[in-house]
Amino acid sequence: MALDIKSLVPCIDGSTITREEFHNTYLKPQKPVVLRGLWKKYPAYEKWTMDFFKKSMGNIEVGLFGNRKEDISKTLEVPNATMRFDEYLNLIEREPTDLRLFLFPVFKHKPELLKDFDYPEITKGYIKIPFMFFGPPKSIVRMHQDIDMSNVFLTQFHGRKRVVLFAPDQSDLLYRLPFNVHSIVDVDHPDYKTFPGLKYVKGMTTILEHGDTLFMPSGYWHHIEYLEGGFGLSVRTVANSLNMKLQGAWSLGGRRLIDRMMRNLMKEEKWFDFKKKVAHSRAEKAMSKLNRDNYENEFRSSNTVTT
Ligand SMILES: O=C(O)CCC(=O)C(=O)O
Repeated sequence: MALDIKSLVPCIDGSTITREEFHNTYLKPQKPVVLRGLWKKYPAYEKWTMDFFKKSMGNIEVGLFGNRKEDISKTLEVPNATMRFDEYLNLIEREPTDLRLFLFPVFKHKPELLKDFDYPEITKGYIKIPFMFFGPPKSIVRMHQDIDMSNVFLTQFHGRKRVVLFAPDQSDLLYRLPFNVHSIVDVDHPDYKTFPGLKYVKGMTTILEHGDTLFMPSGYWHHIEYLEGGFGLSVRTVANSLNMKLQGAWSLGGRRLIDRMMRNLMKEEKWFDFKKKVAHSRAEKAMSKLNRDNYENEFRSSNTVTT
């Protein structure tokens, strides 16, 4: 049985949406949306190609991350490999590999790129943090929430990407690891026996193409598959709700620190086992609550019919 991720993320014309419309319809209610053509008016839209990056900054050394099984409980901090940027771009054009260039601070290396665009009107007034992401065909970004719980505007420049989203209120049913922003489930191969909570989750899917910007509200879970080798830019703006701001600060500071400390204090495997146990116990509680709520609703509606 496949996961319930068939519903599509709504997709609208991003070139005409006003700031007010975006704010009222998507930002304030925290609803994901694909804004098609939001970046079309900027030079970057046509200029930023694989060849452009190879020629303009191919000689820099970049740190790459793979999907090693043993890393599942860690946030990505230390790269698994390094390579010249142009060699890496040739590699991801040529063949699948699991090496991704993650949270790449491209403007630190080449500040002139900032002249190739202006931040879209809908993000004006917020502090913006831009990063680029490059990945090879078939590579997977395992399911996670962003550690700072920011609102994310993810624009695709080259290649297509499939993105699966889940709202933050489904964290427990997605077996979120405590002291971490990762889930231990595999969205594409759901194991309902080990993770029965997956029977209750409801996600959304979209495929991003050149010029599509996906708005991912704070705390949204995302699982990404690169359908082709390609790259995108994410612009992050601070969460609007106080709750998400606090969660972001706690994740960046306390939660990460405790996780690192415990990994050093305990045997790494033991700490990971403990975290998995907590994730399973939270999922059990979330399922019991849903079953109780469903039972009460059914009871109430059958009573309404008979009285
Ligand atoms: O596009 C990617 O490779 C990852 C994007 C992502 O996870 C993010 O923007 O938070």
